[in-house]
Amino acid sequence: MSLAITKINPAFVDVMPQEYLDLASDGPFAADKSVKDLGTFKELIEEHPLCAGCNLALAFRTLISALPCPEDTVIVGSTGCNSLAFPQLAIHNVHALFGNQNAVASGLKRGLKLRFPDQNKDVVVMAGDGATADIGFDMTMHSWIRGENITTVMFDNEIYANTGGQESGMTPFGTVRNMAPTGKNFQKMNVPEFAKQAGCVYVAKVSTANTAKIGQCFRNAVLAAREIGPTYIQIYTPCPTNLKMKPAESVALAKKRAKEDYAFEEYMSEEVENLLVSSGAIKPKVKKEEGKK
Ligand SMILES: Cc1ncc(C[n+]2csc(CCOP(=O)(O)OP(=O)(O)O)c2C)c(N)n1
Ligand SMILES: [Mg+2]
Repeated sequence: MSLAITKINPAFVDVMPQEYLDLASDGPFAADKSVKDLGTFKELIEEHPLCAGCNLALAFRTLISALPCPEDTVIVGSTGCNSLAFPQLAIHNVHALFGNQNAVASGLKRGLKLRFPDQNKDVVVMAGDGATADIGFDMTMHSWIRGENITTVMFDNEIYANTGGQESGMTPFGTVRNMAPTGKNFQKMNVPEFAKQAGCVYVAKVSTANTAKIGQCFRNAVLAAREIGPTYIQIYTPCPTNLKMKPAESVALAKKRAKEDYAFEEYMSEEVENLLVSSGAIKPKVKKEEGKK
């Protein structure tokens, strides 16, 4: 992969917008920036129309800053709160119909493999819980079962936030929402487990309580999808607006849930572990027996 395509032709430097000049001189197109550097460089997304304190926006910003090769990535979004941020994003992105995102991403990835056989082109789906686990669930599952080389990220705010607060498959049992006043009658869907069963080679459950972790897992997921098979990241992103909370309270909620039912979980196949260790992305895991010696 090369940053050559982002370099500005010297003859055009004087007519390029300042925004692009900054990306190329002090942004992700200039050097490998990461989550820990946030706030010190020109970002690929710097403004968005999401609510104050939106945890989805925080996760989105974190993910974008952690992309291993933004210049060679296409992000596929879906209808929902996240889709409002996409027009502000300075890399290739596609807005799929609500629920269609994994089908669109599958076709796109296959097309890119044919068109650019010697280059890596990463395709990443980013969508809400309703889009991923409810209305698009068949598209999500079948892209995994087919073994598509794409990463799927779910922003799990446990609600249809954009349409005023209906319950989703990801809403926990018994929860009352603005438009689900009697409390949910069914259990929260265990999508990480479905993902493993359907053939995802890397699966992580994270939350906005730990943004550095989101960045690490996401990079692992994109690299594993590129080389091996489908990968899935599920991020808890509580919505202060629908939960009628102050922004700071929603971050506190993310931290509380991270200690309870939204603790960090990560699964990777042996093949992925070998890939990530050999590429230096993770350290080799010390097996229990070896550790005791
Ligand atoms: C085919 C289709 N069905 C329903 C809708 C209406 N709709 C728009 S956003 C949305 C909810 C999105 O929920 P989620 O995917 O969880 O994203 P969030 O808004 O919570 O980020 C719905 C039902 C639509 N736009 N298209
Ligand atoms: Mg949602």
